Amino acid sequence: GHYENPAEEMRGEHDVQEAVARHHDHAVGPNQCCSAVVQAVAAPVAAVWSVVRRFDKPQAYKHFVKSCSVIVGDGDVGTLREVRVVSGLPAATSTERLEILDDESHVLSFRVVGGEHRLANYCSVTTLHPVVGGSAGGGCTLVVESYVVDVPPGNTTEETRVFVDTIVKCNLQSLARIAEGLVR
Ligand code: A9S
Repeated sequence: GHYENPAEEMRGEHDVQEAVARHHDHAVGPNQCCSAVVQAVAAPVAAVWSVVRRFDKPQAYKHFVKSCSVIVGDGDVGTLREVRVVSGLPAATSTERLEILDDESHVLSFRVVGGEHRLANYCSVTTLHPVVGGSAGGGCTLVVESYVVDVPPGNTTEETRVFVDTIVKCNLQSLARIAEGLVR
């Protein structure tokens, strides 16, 4: 972003660093892989959060999701959803549990607990951070999404990271387009 005042820039970046250290510090096992993707969005945190927080509606921005049904819960922590995946991926369904939903700090985390796919024990954390002095009217947002996942049998850590990073980047680019559309 652009800052009038270097002290403000340092404070803004420090806040993001702190939040990232706090929320994106996954325990990574020996046969697991972890990574993080960052996406800038030209919309305020509230607009981005309104899309991200809907654990019952991932298809609003995740193009690989064909449909989603809530199995148990009302959208709070512990809610289970079953996601059906579009064809063309090495996956059919994924069962996912909401682990963190923090409307104050803008943190969402979910864990994959089952399904027909190769990403066992996938767990991700998504956090939103206001960009101080962002140029879009009403503010800009930095989205940070990190994950940890088992490396599937027959794949390398690097292959797994490239595969998952690609999906997460697609999701966050789509999220940006949708949130930006909400405030235009
Ligand atoms: O849904 C997410 O936020 C992120 C990922 C990486 C989802 C991956 C996925 O749902 C597929 C897109 C179907 C790909 C799972 C759990 C397994 C896949 O193989």
